[in-house]
Amino acid sequence: MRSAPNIIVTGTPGVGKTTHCELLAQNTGLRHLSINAVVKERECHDGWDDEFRSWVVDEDKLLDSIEEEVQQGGCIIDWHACDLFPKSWIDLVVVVRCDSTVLYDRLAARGYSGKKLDENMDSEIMEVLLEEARESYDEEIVVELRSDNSDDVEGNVERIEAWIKQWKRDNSG
Ligand code: DAT
Repeated sequence: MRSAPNIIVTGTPGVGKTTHCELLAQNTGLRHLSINAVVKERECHDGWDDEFRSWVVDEDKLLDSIEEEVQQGGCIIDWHACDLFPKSWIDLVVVVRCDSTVLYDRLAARGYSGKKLDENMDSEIMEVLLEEARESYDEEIVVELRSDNSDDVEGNVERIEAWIKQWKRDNSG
């Protein structure tokens, strides 16, 4: 039994996953597990994709690499996909969403262009991550939260903190 819950924070690149995870980790003491960083630092990939300027993730290696840490509980998993993590590991899935005009500006500011920019915009508009979360996990553990401005981040983090407190009450000895 985990003494603290594991939470996935997912969504299209640029919606604000890292912003949420960092504040949540700071306020709760849960660990921010940036899958981007894990893939790079622990070399859980099959090389670099030049077209998409991103690592080609080796999912088996990634899961092996984080399994022990996640089994202990208290992880905030930050990644733009969610269907690879076993259901039994996960207590809450937060899908961060963002207005498409706002997202376009954030991605352009990050230097995204061409196919990479278009595909991420399509993904947000088509609700790809929300669909993936709903297909991969029980409906009642999937929540969709909006992240257009900084008030949204504070409100969302407060909501997740309240959820964590309740989870701990429900799951204590
Ligand atoms: P992600 O981890 O989903 O790729 P991020 O947290 O790195 O996204 O955020 C991308 C950029 O947008 C970054 O400069 C911070 C900014 N940002 C994210 N969420 C925001 C919000 N709700 N209000 C204002 N800026 C936000």
